Amino acid sequence: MQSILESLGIGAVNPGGFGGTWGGSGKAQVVVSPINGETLATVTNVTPAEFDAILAKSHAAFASWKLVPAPKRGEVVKAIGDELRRQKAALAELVTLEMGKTLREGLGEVQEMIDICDFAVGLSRQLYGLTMPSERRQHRLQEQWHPLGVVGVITAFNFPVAVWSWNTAIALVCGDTVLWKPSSKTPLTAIACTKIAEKVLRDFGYDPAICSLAIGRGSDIGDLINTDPRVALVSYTGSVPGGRHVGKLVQERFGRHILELGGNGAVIVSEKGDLEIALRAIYFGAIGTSGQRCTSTRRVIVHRSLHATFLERLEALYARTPIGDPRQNEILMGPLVDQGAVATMEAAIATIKAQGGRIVCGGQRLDLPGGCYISPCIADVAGDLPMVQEETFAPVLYVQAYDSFEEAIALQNGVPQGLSSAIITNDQRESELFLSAAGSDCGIANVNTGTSGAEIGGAFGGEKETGGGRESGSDAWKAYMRRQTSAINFSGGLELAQGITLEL
Ligand code: UN1
Repeated sequence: MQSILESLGIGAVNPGGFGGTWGGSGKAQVVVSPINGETLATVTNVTPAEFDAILAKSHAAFASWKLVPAPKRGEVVKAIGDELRRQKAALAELVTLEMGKTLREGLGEVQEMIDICDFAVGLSRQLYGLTMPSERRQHRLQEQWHPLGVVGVITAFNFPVAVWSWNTAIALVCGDTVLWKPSSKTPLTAIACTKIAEKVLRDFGYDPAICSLAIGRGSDIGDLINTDPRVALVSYTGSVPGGRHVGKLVQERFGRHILELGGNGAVIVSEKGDLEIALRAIYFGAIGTSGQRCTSTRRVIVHRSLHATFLERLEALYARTPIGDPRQNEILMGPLVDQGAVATMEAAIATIKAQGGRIVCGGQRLDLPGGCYISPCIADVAGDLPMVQEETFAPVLYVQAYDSFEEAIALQNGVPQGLSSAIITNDQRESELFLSAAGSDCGIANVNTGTSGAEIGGAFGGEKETGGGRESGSDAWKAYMRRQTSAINFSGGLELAQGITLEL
């Protein structure tokens, strides 16, 4: 463990602020691993005054970074990707140590970082603007995309490095600087990533404050990001109440925001689908990352004719789930992030029972060091069970039966969140309906694969209480730039638009 921390530049005590230099004289926080309760390291938070200085550096760095040609900015992102390739194993292990996901998922998370760097390098030569015909003679209309400013990136514990990279790789090629406030539960991975970016920026001779860091509580450092007009865009990943708060503060000052909030992923299992695919996709979607992805599968809407068989088969899979130290290869489910998360899951199960749901299995604490292990739970429930409307960030899976396809779609859409959804069917009419305007209302709608594991090439985000933001691939980059529309007159005279005449 020590050698991994050292190889990533993590010491016994680590300052939690970076704006070209490292510092942080605020409250000290001891970081423990949910794997076994062992101490990993100490981090000192930044004070509000230190935050102000970091933001000033990030803002100043923008003035020169925005002038670097985009393909040259892409070279920096390429080098960050190369460094991530070199450090992949160590960084993945630190992710596992700090938040408890299995090592194979930690490796997948770092791969996602590498992939978005590759995507962004290509993008650095493709920040296309449009030209359009002008209604006026000898005029041209065009759009250009310009760098926006400082991007405040506020991330959650569950993808402690990938979400930063989705935002940072794109923001950097767009000519923005990044100021990152990670979850207080995962400060070490944030320090490790910032050190990687720092090294690359220094090697190129650029201002390292282009990738800044401010570790502290959401209620102080987060709100300083939300309220400061020097932060042009706030990209927030977190809970629905958190996003409601961020959205209000940022909107109040007419800043921009990308909100990526709660999910309540459902899989519809049609009687015309492949049950083996359904079981594998749902099992991984529900227990992967111990049910702590925003794309986790939380609901199964299964055709009544398959309901009993499906439940029996899934329960058998759950019963033999290898739970334990997530660094071991045979383990499929590690701990939850902390003891509070275990208590939340237990409280949810009690509420499900009180509301009339039947607990099929799970919810038992495991007597392992650290106290963060609990068996994954399946609850067989009626369509209108109130708890189904809520996202419990833990491995609790609701199974509901449906009779008609329309009813399945109505159940799928009948929750406040709108991130991820899937259907398992071999009936083309059903899958096309599911993907049509009459189908899933989510930002992600998959066919014959699960709700999680979105690829970086697509835009990532969702509707309704998920917040509406999009990050990562496709044309999500447009949110990180400002659009400028120009009319250019080469006629030698002045013709007004909309046919207005001017006699002088
Ligand atoms: C998240 O849970 O916040 O689609 C992100 C997935 C991952 C990202 C999840 N690629 O499951």
